[in-house]
Amino acid sequence: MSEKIVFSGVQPSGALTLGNYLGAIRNFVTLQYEARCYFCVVDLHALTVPQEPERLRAQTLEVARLFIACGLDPAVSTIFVQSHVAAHTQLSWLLECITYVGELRRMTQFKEKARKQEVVSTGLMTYPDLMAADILLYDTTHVPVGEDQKQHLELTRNLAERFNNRFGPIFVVPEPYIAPRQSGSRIMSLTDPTKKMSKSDENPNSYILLTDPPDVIRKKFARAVTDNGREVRYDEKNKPGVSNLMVILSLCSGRSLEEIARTYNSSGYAQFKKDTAEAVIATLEPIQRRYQELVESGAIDQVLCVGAARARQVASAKLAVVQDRMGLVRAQCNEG
Ligand code: ATP
Ligand code: LTN
Repeated sequence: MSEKIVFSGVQPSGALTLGNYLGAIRNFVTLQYEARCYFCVVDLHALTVPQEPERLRAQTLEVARLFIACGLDPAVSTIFVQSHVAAHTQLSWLLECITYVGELRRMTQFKEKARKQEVVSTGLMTYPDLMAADILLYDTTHVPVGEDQKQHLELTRNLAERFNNRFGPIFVVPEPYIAPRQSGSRIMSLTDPTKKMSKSDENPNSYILLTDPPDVIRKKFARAVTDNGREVRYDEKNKPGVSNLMVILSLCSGRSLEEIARTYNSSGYAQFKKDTAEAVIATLEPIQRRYQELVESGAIDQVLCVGAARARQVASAKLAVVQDRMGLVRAQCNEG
């Protein structure tokens, strides 16, 4: 069997949320011992909507540190920043040239994000091509993401197949790796449980940040939207708020949804919310401790340097093959 290769990216568009952790990063940690893994802070993707330069720089380093604080091991996984490997933007352009405008316009994330912007950048529209480039450069076989990224992955697969049909079998067609909802692939907003928890939400009570202090976490859960009933039972459709809290409590405590329903059923929501907050605090405590150590040690620069060098080697070799197949002339310089 051929080697399992994993690639995933996280935008430094804000501090990471519990949704990012439970839906994506937690799974990266397990996967790194089963596959060759690349984990990328996709700063160029964050630029598709306006960013304040100094904040973007700080958040990029923050996400990289949080990767490690959450358990990614730079000795095992390749951890790097997207803009440090030029092949990503180079391949993105080549893929844009085989992508149809209609395909990009159809993307739900594009439509949702475009609606929120006064003016829409071209980058927001070609975002999925850059994501496809990220993935295809590394012969990725599996892409662990939250449910919201399913459509982008389908486009990536279509582009890989289209390229292979036109130019020969160059790209591996990657498989999405999306856990079931009950395993955290779509953690919902605490203030509107019909929307996903998102770090770019304007209401900070809607999300839990991995760096939120215990008291803030307690307050946010105490205010979390549930419903008028008293029953703690898993029912995404009729009880989205309660179901979301059940998933969070289950993933942070190791208790099953059935056991949670049995324990809190008919007791009202107050104790259930309190226990959920405490389970989240306990899960985040070691992450926050390691994060602080990383800030103090300043070790992140070296990790990212080594990661980029490793990634560059693989990515530039793949890019050269693609350029060649598409008919670009290789630069042949005889110096002297
Ligand atoms: P933004 O809110 O700024 O659009 P985001 O958090 O949705 O950002 P990323 O930071 O790039 O986007 O997401 C990183 C990973 O976290 C992706 O795999 C994404 O699917 C996953 N993810 C994001 N939000 C959630 C969520 N609420 N539940 C589960 N997984 C999520
Ligand atoms: N679009 C993704 C982030 C992302 C990504 C990737 C995920 C960029 N490149 C490659 C997996 C593989 C998002 O979560 N918003």
